Amino acid sequence: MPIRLVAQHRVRQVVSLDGTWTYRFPREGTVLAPERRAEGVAVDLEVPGVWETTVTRIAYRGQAVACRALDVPRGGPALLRFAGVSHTARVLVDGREVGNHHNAFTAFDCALPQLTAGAHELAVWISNEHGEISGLHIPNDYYTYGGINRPAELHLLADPLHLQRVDATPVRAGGGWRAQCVARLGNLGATAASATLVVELAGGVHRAEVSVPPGGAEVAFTLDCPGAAPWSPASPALAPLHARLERAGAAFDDWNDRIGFRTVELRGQRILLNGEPTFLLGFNRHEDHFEYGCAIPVAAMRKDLEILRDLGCNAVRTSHYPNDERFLDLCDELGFLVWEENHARGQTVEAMRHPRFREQAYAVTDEMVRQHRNHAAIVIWGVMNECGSNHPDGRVMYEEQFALIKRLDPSRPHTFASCRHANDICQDLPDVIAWNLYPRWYHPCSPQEYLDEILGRYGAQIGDKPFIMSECGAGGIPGVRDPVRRAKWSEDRQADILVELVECYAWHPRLTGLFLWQFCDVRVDDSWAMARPNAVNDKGIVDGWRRPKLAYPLIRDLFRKRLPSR
Ligand code: ADA
Repeated sequence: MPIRLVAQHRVRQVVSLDGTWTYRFPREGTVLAPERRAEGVAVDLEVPGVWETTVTRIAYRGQAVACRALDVPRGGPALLRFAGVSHTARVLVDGREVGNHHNAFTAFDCALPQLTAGAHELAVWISNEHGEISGLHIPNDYYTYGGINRPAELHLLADPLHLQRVDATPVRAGGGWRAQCVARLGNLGATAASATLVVELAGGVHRAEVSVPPGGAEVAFTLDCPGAAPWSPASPALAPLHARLERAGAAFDDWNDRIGFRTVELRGQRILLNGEPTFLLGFNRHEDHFEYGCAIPVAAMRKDLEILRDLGCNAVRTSHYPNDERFLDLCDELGFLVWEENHARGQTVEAMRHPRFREQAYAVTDEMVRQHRNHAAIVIWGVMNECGSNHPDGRVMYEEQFALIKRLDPSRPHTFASCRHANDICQDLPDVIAWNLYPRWYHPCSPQEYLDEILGRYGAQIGDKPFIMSECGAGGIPGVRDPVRRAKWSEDRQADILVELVECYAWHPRLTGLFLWQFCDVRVDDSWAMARPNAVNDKGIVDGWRRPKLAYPLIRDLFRKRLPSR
């Protein structure tokens, strides 16, 4: 299965590394150095996949080494590309380390300037451990799985000079469209290399000679796009972007993507899509499934989006980390509006002082924006859900990540979901205000009273910015019923609370978006098991197998009333 649903390469030779790998686990304990992998217990497992789907490693937290043969049909420069390894990886070819990465939810490449033809061994040392290794993957209200959770590929390059990607930001120009583009070129050689760069998009063509020093270079240009049609949830038109490198008129490398022409702007309290005020209505979704863990196959992703569409949603929040790019491809195709978020959930300032948190959370934001910025569906970047925005040390980290986002992508607004209200000292930083509130569930008052009280007390802090209810919800254990609709965790009580929340917040004049918590039930970390019935956060409108709960048709009716055109 390719890493993307877009055919990214027609000229470059790409070999999928998906399929059966042999994982080696320590015979005892949780430690296995890559050089001692042969001593480990062998378990075959599919890539993409996580070891918690096996019978023997259903709750294993530790190290493993995933191995497979690498048959290289022709020698030369190459890249190994991993769309996600959960959560820390060291990649070895024939026992030599060629790259490493932290964090399950962003992609990374390992450059191989001189890969010889023939048989090699590929080994990936993987850890899903908690503790010093990760400031982001901590015991949490969702589960950190272990394994190569997203697809992997071997790219055989024809030349050390190659295309890394082309970013295209749509801009309105008079009655038509332009794209501000940046081509990113890599050079794995020891000397400068030159070629002709050709980029085609929606009737616009850019052709230029490029000379690229060892390492790489960026080339910025603007394209007029006379053939561009606007992208919107009602009509999600995507234009192919073709980029290639040529010498003597023959292409030796390429990179392809799809661009949706649309604008996102803020005016006063509203978010404008293509100049029109838009209400974002949808769910928070964890990338989690009782059958697959976080390694969800495309068919199941598509089903999730079908369910969200059936529920009348136009939006989804990728709580609390960047999503599989194939999910984002589907959102582009199906016209969903996405709040994509970096990886961090609920870390107080003490947790943010973990020696690696700052650098790791910054890196996820950096990788998320760089890797996903061509997706038309993404309309807001979010960072660090419910972290230490009540403390000056936390504020420094919000400031630096927001500055990074503006530097990498000034075309989209940014936000973070706060639960600090009275004590929040960061509400002046994001473009869009977002609060997580749980009236009826964690706070014994009505949705209206709770929001009015908070707005009355702290409304001045948020000024006139757009304001989204980023989370609210209630738990419901599948099958638990209560004829008098009182019992906490009954499906009946959940349905009543959700209806009350939506009736208030989906029509509240101060709000410009509502994301219910949450789309599906998710497995939680063992340390949360005593706080969550069945060790599951059960606030889903569907369970972990996607079976609808009692609230489903009621919320569908309300959502469809709120957004009849969806
Ligand atoms: C928070 C948090 C979510 C989830 C939720 C809940 O708002 O952002 O990740 O834990 O609470 O279910 O309590």
